[in-house]
Amino acid sequence: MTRTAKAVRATAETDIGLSVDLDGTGAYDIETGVGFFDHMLAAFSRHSLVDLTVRVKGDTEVDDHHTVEDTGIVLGQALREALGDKRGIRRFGSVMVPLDEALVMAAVDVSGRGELFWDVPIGPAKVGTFDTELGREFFCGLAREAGVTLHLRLACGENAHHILEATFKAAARALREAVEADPRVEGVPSTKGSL
Ligand SMILES: [Mn+2]
Repeated sequence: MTRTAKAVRATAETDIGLSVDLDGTGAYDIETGVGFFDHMLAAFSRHSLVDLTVRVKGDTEVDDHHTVEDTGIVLGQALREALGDKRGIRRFGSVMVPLDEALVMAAVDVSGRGELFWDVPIGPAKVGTFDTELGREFFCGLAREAGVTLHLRLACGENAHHILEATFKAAARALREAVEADPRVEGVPSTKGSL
């Protein structure tokens, strides 16, 4: 059984094509038109081991908001489709990821109830030309559309580049664990019988 999916979405603001392979090696090919966001998605792929191809034509002449938010939405849709009926997965994943002075906690439950719980106080600042508050927008769309409960929490940190990068890495590493096959699990890991 392959756990792959492709998703496309076109609006007046963005045109997105994306593919994922949950059982990949962290190979990526990413062009969103937003340099720092490409850097974050590359880290996400590498540390989730989800192979990721992303092409985005967004209205970056406005700003990066629609490009980042909509990519989160489409990535979430692809992850949900690739997860299928969620048989045999670990379901939960959690991790603490340091990047120099920054330390971020992430916890994932592939619950079927998509919601982000974000406590990464980073404020409206910029990394290069990237608005740091777009981190939350990305993960909000991703969690909602993927149907995963996602907690992201900053324990400490100063540098905005470090904080955001540690957040993407932590989310990736927790997601990797949660969607991985657990050979001891038979069927869907829920007493309800479905997720
Ligand atoms: Mn970096």
